[in-house]
Amino acid sequence: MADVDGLVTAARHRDARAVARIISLIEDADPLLPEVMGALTRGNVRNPYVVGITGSPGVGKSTTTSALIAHWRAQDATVAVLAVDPSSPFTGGALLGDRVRMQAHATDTGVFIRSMASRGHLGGLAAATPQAIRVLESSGFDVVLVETVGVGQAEVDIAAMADTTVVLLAPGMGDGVQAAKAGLLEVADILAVNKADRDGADDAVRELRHMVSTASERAPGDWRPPVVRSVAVAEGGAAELVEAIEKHRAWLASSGAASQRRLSRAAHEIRALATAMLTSRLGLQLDNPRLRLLAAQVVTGEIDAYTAARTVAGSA
Ligand SMILES: Nc1nc2c(ncn2[C@@H]2O[C@H](COP(=O)(O)OP(=O)(O)O)[C@@H](O)[C@H]2O)c(=O)[nH]1
Ligand SMILES: [Mg+2]
Repeated sequence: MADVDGLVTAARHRDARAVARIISLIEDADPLLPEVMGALTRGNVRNPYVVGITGSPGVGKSTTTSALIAHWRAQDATVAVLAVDPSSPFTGGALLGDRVRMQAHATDTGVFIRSMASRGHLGGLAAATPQAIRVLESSGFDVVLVETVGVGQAEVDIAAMADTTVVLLAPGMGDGVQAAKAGLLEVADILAVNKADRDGADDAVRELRHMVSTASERAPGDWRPPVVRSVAVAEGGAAELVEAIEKHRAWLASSGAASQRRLSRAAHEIRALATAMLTSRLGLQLDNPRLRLLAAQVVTGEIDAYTAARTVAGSA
């Protein structure tokens, strides 16, 4: 690509096509990526507010995202949305649904919406997501919203990447016990019981509040994750959630946690990239013939997995 400079300059001015193009480079693990990312990010420090919205499929993440976009647009903040869905990277089905839900914002130039798959990317979405967030940061959006499925089982550790992590639950969807099992209580800065227009919302809220209060010791001054109700489909139905988010944002700024989270985000970003590079260098892709040969030897009991791992890691 002769025109890395042109692409990067356009992206730095929030040009939607340029931003989308660079995210495609990430998805495809394009060889030009290091050069493009370097040119885009070096000397270009911006500090957008990054919000992660996570929860099971169908819980209302995209609907909530749409409500949050409306909130920030009303304050004239520009918003980028990254929808990461490891369960359907190829079909585009989820993307279509999300597009419909976010259609209200489709013609607004202050809003950028993009779904992400990891087609060729070495480290999969774990490595691609932090880079995509970095692109959206560097492009000058005021707020970056990342919608992702699950936490515990998903390959994308959104809590490590977001300033504020919102965990969405819905009445009757397994509620607190499931959330606790999936490790959601620990990563949540805010818990929201969405679809609170349905039966069982009060029970879910009560149960979650109890679980949060007994989950872990918190020092004075620590953030206590609130449990809020939300009806994302209704006009103004996400007001309680919006208020909780703004409170957390203010707490991040006043406590100094915001700069801690930026550091932690960069550390995770570097680690994900380095892990992908090492995986590649060591030939540890799962279809690598050498790795498969060692796997066969482990299966037949010829060698043990530690020995096999030391062999590929070069320390045997
Ligand atoms: N009754 C009700 N339905 C909702 C609410 N929020 C979302 N939905 C519906 O739940 C379905 C899934 O929502 P969606 O935002 O796509 O969920 P996602 O898969 O988590 O992104 C859609 O049909 C929404 O209209 C709510 O607060 N109340
Ligand atoms: Mg969705």
